[in-house]
Amino acid sequence: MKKILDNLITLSGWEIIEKGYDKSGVIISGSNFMTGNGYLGYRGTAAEEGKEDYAGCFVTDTWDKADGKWEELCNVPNALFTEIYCDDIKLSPKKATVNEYQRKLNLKNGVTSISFIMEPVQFSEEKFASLFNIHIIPQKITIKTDRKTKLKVVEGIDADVWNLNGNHLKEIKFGNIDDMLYAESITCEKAQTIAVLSKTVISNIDLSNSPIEEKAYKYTRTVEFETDANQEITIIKYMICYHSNNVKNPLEHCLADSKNLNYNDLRKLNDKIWEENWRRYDIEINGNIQDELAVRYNTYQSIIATPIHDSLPVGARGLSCQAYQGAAFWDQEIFNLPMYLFTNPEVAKKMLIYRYNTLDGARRKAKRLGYEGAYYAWISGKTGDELCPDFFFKDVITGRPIRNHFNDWQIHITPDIAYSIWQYYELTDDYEFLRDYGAEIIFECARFLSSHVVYKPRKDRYEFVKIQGPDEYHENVENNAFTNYQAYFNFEKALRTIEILSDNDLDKISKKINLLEWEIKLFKEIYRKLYLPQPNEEGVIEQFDHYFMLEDVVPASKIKERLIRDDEYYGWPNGVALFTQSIKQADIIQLFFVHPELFEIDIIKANYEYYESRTLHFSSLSPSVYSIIASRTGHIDEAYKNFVKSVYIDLKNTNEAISGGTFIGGIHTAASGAAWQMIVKGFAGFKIQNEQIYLDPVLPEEWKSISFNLFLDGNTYQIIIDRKEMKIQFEKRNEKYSKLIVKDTLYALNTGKTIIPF
Ligand code: IFM
Repeated sequence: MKKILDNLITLSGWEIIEKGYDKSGVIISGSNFMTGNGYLGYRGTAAEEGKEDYAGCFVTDTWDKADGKWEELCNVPNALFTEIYCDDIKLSPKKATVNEYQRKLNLKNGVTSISFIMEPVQFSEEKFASLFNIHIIPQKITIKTDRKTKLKVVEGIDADVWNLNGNHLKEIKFGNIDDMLYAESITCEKAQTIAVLSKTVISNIDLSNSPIEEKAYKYTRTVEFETDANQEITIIKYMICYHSNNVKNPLEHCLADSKNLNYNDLRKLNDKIWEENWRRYDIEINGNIQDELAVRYNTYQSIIATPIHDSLPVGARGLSCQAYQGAAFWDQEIFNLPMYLFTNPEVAKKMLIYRYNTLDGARRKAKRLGYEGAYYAWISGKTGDELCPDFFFKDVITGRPIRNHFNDWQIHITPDIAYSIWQYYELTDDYEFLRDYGAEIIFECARFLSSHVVYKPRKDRYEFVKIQGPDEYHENVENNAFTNYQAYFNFEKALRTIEILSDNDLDKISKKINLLEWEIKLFKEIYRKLYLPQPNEEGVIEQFDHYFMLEDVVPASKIKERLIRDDEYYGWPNGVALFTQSIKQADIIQLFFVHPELFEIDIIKANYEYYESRTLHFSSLSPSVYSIIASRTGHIDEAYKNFVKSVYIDLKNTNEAISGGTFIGGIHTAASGAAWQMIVKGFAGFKIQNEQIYLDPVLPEEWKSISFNLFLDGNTYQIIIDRKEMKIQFEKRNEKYSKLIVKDTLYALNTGKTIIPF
């Protein structure tokens, strides 16, 4: 598989372009050039490509277990399938002259396109997942031949799709109505109906007499005609998809949407919505257009992964493939939610309501494992029941499956969700949200933690044992500092919520979840006596009990020399990292990322310096966290280095697609969300504390300026930072966020523009 996609970056700041077809890179380029809208994700493959090219259209809310093992999203039948033969020779990018092949993704409007020349034909196709109607993907193919030719178009639906864990579609029923082809399939486990419809218009050609056939899970129509030299033929196809988790009769909905479709109109509407998106989320970087493009690319991936039409999870690989089961991890709250929180809080709220809707699943998990309250799933789909299989990775040397304990020991997911609830509430003052959703989550999370924590009488303190922190290579640890602090925060906010809620509201919620007086007392007791690991004499906090006693391998990457095979799993129960201080990803540093206010900067710096050389960054979540903390601790070069590592993860394909025998490729959606945070929280030094805006900018050497928008309390703040000054502009005055602190100096913000020289 090709490692780095050459020629991928263009200088327009808005497009990624790949020149020259490379078969070995299709698994990556399919993800990189994908189009999507939060409901579905369609990989950036050509219309004629199939499962061997990793073509795929993954649709949210279609979780299904094909082989009784892993639940994952369905790859639905491909209703954009089109093969074109010119004088009986099939057109294919694979056969195109290398120089004449180009694949492009326009981030401005989510249009992904492919063009190539295969004598005598010039071929181009473009498609986009509509943001106007999320069930439709319009596709336009244009062909021009420089001589008279015989063309044959075989187009329709390809239901023989790529799956990671077995075939999800059974009972596929093909049919046609009014010249449109459709496939209705029933999923294996849950018997959901998925309908796709293919509507086609080929220039002025009447399709009604073209033969239709069903063969090898494909349902296609063959249209044959002649073209003159230089005549342009246009094939417009619309793929429409519905499933029975959304609507009662999916096919009827497809048919209803197929009326009055117009490619150009849909394109215009789509462009407009993208324009609005970019007005809200775009970050400009003046001075390095590649970095600007890379940040945009990540923001684009973040947007198309987020199901804003509903309260559904943001998958750890978005909708780019089935890896990580199309489901949410803590990535959703800690990495993806903050961009929305500060630019479009309504979306953040929807993401949190998803956690409310899945409380019962979290309660079931807690109960199953012998706890109380809500223990959120490590991998969470529609219901919130745990989707993470017991055996995730494999010992590639013995071939035996590894019992990873992500699903029962990585408890920090629960307080991480409570933390995000609080972040949203604190920023928006949305009391109704706290009353209707947030409080119940915070209480149930605290309840879970109170049923997990262990009281050590001799030390007269509470501790967490048999847990796993963010660093997944060290399982079964005690008092992972990140987890303990997050739990502490959870108890604190549970107690604070009790103070904030009106008596009546508290009474109602307490009755609903049977929250008793003694439990509240217990929360208080644990809050007072929870063990919070403190910095040692050098200012460094031990990641978990006895971590400092493990073999110290510096730099962490030296443990690679101990591998027997490159694809070995490094962690539990026998990996090369286990008995060393080499950690997979940010852990203590993750603590400063979520709680920048907890420690003095010297402590944060000491920890950054200690843990940086011991971190392998083998999770896509890690470099961004280090980048932000490096910005804050004066390590600007390292902040930039880790920024680069993070924003180019997918563009340059730097992370392994397969680890411990498991496919974990696709778009790294947490890194996508982190791009925004690295600029805004890292380089611009933005935070909110006590209703005051803090900015403390440090720009990497080659950047001249950055600009972005924040949406706080109904008001858009436009911020431009260069080396000499900072400009802040907004329309209406807010009581709440009317003070700005820049490098310890307080400024009052007034309507219009405020300029702060450095
Ligand atoms: O949530 C992460 C985890 O922290 C590291 N492994 C991959 C998961 C999904 O991104």
